[in-house]
Amino acid sequence: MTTSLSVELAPAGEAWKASFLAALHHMTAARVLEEKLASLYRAGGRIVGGVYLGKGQEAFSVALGLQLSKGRDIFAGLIRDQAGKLAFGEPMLDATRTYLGSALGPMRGRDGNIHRGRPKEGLPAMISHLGSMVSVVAGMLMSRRLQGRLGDAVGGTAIGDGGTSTGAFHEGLNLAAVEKLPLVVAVANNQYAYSTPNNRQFACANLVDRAKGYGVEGYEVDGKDLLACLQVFQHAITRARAGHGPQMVVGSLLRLGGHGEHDDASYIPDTVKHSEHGRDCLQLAEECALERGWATMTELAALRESSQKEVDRALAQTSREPSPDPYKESWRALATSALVDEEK
Ligand SMILES: Cc1ncc(C[n+]2csc(CCOP(=O)(O)OP(=O)(O)O)c2C)c(N)n1
Repeated sequence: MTTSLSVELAPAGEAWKASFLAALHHMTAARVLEEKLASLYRAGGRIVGGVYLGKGQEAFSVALGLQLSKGRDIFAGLIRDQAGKLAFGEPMLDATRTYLGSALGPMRGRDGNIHRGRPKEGLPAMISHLGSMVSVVAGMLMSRRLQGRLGDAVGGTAIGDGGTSTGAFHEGLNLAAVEKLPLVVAVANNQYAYSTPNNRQFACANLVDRAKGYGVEGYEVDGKDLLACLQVFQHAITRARAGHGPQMVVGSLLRLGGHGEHDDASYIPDTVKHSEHGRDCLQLAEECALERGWATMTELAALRESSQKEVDRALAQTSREPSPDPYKESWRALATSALVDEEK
């Protein structure tokens, strides 16, 4: 169920079918891709650095990424936003090339797997310091405004429950609110900031209550319910585009795994894992598609199979590509435009 501070959303009807199925496609592709990356990591040798999954958060992530448009808007995902990135239009090869260290990847094979980006296309490279991306997107929107080329663009970014406790989050959101920037902040409340539970992370009754303190419009949604997520983000994006300033959407869900693949999440009690929060959003989306007659079992199986093929193709291509030459000091990805241009 969706509850919100400022709007009651109507039940989603047939009009949502196309978006729902497109979202389901990206959720499935992200899940299959990430499962494969996790198994390569466990096998050892091929993936250097951590592997971070968005399992359980795909519905929330995809709903924002899908409804922003590449070329006009900005989508700044975090480590659990593989689904949203694919939906926004990041090629799957960007992920496989970065994880497998291909020199042809957007970060030239020099990245720790998740800090990739295509800033010119509205996909800023992720910064690991929690909260920073709020400031980055606010800054991008401000700079476009000052240059007179903001138009009706919206900047979307993601953050976790833990990230909302940082100074960067406060400063970024406060500035965005004062400047009435068209920013949509997706707060994935997966109940834990690494191993820190919500009751040790914030003292307000609901995380969304923080929105009021910043003077931004806030919404709460079941982050496992794809239709509800699509609806609430559509509403928030429309409000931001129409000049109502920053929007904060808090999705409740559970990370279905560890912080990264190195973490077994043993600190999450079984009672929480088996609670309503712990239900798998992908499975719920498939059940919803079947119930509404939007897909058959055969079509869902075909979707999994085509995602598997897409992942296999991306990995096969990446595995034939060169690694960066460690003897060549070409340490640059998006560092400066001069260096990037020099490589062309
Ligand atoms: C400013 C800052 N402090 C600490 C860290 C170390 N750190 C990395 S992830 C993490 C927990 C993040 O929790 P949350 O924001 O809830 O996101 P989740 O991992 O649960 O998706 C921490 C403390 C960091 N990256 N940045």
